[in-house]
Amino acid sequence: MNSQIIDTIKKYETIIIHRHVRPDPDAYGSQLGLKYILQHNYPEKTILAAGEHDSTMEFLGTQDQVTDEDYNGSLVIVTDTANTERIDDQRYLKGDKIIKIDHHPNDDAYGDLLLVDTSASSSSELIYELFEAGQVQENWKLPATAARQLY
Ligand SMILES: [Mn+2]
Repeated sequence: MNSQIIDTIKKYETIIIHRHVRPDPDAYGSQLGLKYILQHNYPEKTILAAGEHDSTMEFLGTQDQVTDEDYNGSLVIVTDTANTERIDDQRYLKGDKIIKIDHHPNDDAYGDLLLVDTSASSSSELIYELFEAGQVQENWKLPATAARQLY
């Protein structure tokens, strides 16, 4: 599945990353860790983090202003969110394709591609494994900004 996700990422110019409402550090870490990995390895792409900023997560970072137009022809990746009701910003539906990356039980199997592993400690661990696959397949590098988020 990692390889299919990487191939899909390569095809899209705009990638919008969502996570769950009332975010915790794994929601922010997996979302922003993936954002920084993709920005570093695909500087020509537009990579955006969606959702409402939570001030208790200030130490990790914040999200981007995402417009309705940004979703046109975009790839949406949702991290750490088991069910669609909890996705922060329901405009995720406006994406051309949706990928779910999560470590919670897959009771709501939404999305076109699903990477769900309940044996993973966190969604951030799954993003790190995606990075490792990208390192082998596409020579991805891990910037320190992303490593900090995933840690
Ligand atoms: Mn979480």
